[in-house]
Amino acid sequence: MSFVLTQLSNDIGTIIMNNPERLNVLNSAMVDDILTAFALLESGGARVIIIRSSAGAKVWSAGHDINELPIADRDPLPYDDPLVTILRTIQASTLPVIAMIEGSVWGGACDLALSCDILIGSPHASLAMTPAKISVPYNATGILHFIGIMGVNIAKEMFFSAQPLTAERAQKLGILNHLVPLDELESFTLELAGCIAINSPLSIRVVKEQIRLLANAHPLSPQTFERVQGLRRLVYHSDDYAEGIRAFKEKRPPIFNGS
Ligand code: LCV
Repeated sequence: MSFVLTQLSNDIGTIIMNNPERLNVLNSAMVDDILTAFALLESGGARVIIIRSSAGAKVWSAGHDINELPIADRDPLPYDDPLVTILRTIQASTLPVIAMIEGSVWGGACDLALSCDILIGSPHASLAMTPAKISVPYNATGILHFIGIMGVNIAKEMFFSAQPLTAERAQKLGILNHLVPLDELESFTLELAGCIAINSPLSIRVVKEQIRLLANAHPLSPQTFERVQGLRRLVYHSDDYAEGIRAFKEKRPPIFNGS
């Protein structure tokens, strides 16, 4: 049974995350299904892809499946992690991808939404970046991704507070491209997708890759990268990291001691 529904109509592909019981957590099964849907739509002639939750979802996605995080002493977000893989796939896709957001977005699912090229939300949408809630050391590409989209100050507030950013504030900050009433969200998104689908796919493919290459052109010395990775090891080798995951599973507030 697939955790996503896939549709293709008028050159517009839609991937509906359809595991509301588990709040569309991005576990390996969900990610596999999204990747399969992506490949199907790309080969099926889609000109643009919309990623969304099922209608009425209170949670667009609860992010990485915390049950799939390593308990300790292993990088929780390695290059081949399912969530990290889907982020790269969306960013490198030759097709423009639209995140249609109804409901709250948590943790790595924020990175998933921000990996899309255009974000359209309804007033109840929100974005919360939660590594500090469970003492996870986010990875360098992800952090650069947030800085590039929202700037250092907003990225710091999101990572430090783990508090949801409202749709209204996200739109004012340019994180959401459009904020539309819930009853217009689907029609508005399809209309914009339709405008894209009739334009030159080659030109769009090239400009998407140009923007990706230029936006990611951060010369990072080996020393800087090693320093970043060393800082991350401090966290995922820490008692706090194990405590963050244990507390979530035991449904209690974590008690962090900073080591
Ligand atoms: C597994 C879950 C999850 C979940 N995993 O419903 O960005 S990073 O670095 O942090 C990265 C590692 C990452 O993405 O980590 C995950 C970040 N996600 C979060 O911190 C969101 C955690 N979830 C919540 O805060 C709440 O579940 C929300 C506010 C999303 C929904 O609250 P609500 O009261 O509506 P419950 O909390 O009761 O959740 C329903 C079921 O889904 C599970 C949760 O454990 C519960 O399971 P049971 O029914 O077995 O009790 N669940 C929710 N999120 N990310 N499982």
